[in-house]
Amino acid sequence: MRERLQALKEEATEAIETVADLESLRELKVKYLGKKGELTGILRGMGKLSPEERPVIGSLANDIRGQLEELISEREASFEEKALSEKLHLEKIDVTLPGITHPVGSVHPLNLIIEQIEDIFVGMGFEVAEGPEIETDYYNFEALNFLKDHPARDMQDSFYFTPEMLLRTHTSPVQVRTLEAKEGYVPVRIICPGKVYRRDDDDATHSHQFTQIEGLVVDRGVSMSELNGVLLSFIEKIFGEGTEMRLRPSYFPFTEPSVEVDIYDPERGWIEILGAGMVHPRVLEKAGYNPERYTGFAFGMGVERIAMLKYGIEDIRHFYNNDLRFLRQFRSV
Ligand code: 2U9
Repeated sequence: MRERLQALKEEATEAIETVADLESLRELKVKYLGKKGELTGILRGMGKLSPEERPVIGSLANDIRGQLEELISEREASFEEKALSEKLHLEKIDVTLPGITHPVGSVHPLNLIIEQIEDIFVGMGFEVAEGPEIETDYYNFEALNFLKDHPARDMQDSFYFTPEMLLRTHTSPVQVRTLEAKEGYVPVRIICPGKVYRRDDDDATHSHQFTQIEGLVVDRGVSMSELNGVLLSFIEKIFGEGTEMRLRPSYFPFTEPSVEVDIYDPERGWIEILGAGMVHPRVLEKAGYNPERYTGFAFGMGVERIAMLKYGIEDIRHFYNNDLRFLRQFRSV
């Protein structure tokens, strides 16, 4: 038995010293020292030994177990150390390498101008209101005093889902919804920016989807001269101090009287930039405001048109093509 133990020790020592990796080392540990391992196997035969021999062999077996365990731990430690140093080497970070740069985008010119316009009106006491882009015939037309046979209601001019539902053709429905929500209370001073949709063929000055900002003021004693003052302040802030403005009579179903507003450009003469008017009494009444007691004014503008005039952009499609050469020019505006 002593010889078998010695032979086992030599064989195991040789195997442990020459093993190639941590996994094989763990297999050797099981093979020699495990519960069903070879050392345990030999010790099972101890019952056949004489009582004098038993403690001697037992102690030898324990020594061998201790030595093999120690050898295995040493090898384990050396494999682990090697693995760690390899990992550290592989994961070494070269702090002198250039970093990965994430390109920074810029605010879209339309959003830039929307923000500028919002700031100007917020400065005059307006709040910003938003609403749905899919609207009912009632909010888009009926509440705004468009007669049933008005050409704007034509299927050819708007994007209808059903005879009752369509993509809004202006942001006016947001104003109607705001008036309804305020249940007859004043003052109302809002501007409504947002996307609108019309069945136009796209060209340099038309787009089937564009951006509007409309404004609405309702209170006691609101007058055309207040509309004049608000619009002139706005125009001077967007196009520069001293910009001249003129009002021309016009017609909209939702305002009476209605005007078209021009600014004077030294090179091109008078240019139309927005429409406005005193809110039609029928529109106020339908939204729950007594037109005998309250008056209001409203205005509406195409944001693309304002941006095109301000920055000399000649084709509306530039706003939607996502050409970086165009977009990058507005980084520092
Ligand atoms: C309510 C009452 C009145 C909104 C108004 C205009 C005049 C106007 C056009 C300008 C160019 C639209 O983008 S455009 O095609 N808009 O001229 N819009 S007054 O009047 C309202 C809105 C809501 C309740």
